[in-house]
Amino acid sequence: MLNKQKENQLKIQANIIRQDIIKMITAAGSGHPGGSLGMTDILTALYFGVLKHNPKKPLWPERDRLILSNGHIVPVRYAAMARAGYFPVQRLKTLRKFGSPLQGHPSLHDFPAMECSSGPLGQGISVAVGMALAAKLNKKSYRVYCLMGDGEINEGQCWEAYLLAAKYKLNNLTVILDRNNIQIDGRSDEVMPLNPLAAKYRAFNFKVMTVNGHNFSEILKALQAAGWERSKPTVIIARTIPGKGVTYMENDYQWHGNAPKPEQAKEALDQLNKELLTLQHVAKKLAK
Ligand SMILES: Cc1ncc(C[n+]2csc(CCOP(=O)(O)OP(=O)(O)O)c2C)c(N)n1
Repeated sequence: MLNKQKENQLKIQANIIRQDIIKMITAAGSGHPGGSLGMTDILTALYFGVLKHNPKKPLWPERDRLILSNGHIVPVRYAAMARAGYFPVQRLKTLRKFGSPLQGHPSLHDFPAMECSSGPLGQGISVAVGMALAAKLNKKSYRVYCLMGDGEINEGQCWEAYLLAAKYKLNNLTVILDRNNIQIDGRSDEVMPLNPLAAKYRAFNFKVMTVNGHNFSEILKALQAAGWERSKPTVIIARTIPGKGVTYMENDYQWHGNAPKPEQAKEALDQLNKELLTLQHVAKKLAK
């Protein structure tokens, strides 16, 4: 399904988005690099391989809906959208600036293509369930994707929304859970144990798939399989590495919500650029 050339293109795209994230958050002096870098491959797969969308018509009525319930990782969504053609890449520099559409958390008022404002954990999934139910009632064929964090699901509201999703057999809803094992102030399972997580979702009548959140082939297969489900909502538990791509940030919860200093950003960009050169070299070989 995914040939080597396409996979390498996605890796290149993800690398560029990771570089954008580092630059944006460093320029803003605040933001959330850990989850943003960890979910980059998922957002890349969605925007460059899966979503039914039109960057030139962001509010096209038939578009798939993407709700970022873990709204704090929005830098990755802004970067993916800019690279997909929604707005000029230079605008990424305005992250968190007064008057910019690119607020620190998604703001529908400032940027309607966000689908819903989010940031208060647990609320986005409730909106996503409502949108999926509305699609069914209106006999619309678009899918609703909802991204969530593993710390986020400590919120009881999430589980109330899941109950409703199963009750109405919302097979048009795909939840993608960022299972990165960190949250704001520690390891997720020390703050609040979640395991056995897949069994919990199964008990809530979800179709459950677990993937390596950095393997495009696994991600794309699972997203496609979600589309075949006829009677249940789907959750894809994506095992990810927070801070992925920047060694000193990886798996360290201190990078949940801290901006790198300029010299740290340089180190991060040097590492990502090295990886980019290798990927470009592979691209040339594959093109022969
Ligand atoms: C209702 C609510 N409570 C607290 C917060 C503050 N907060 C923002 S992110 C976060 C941790 C979320 O953890 P997780 O979903 O695992 O995100 P990750 O660290 O993986 O990015 C918290 C507690 C919030 N945004 N909303």
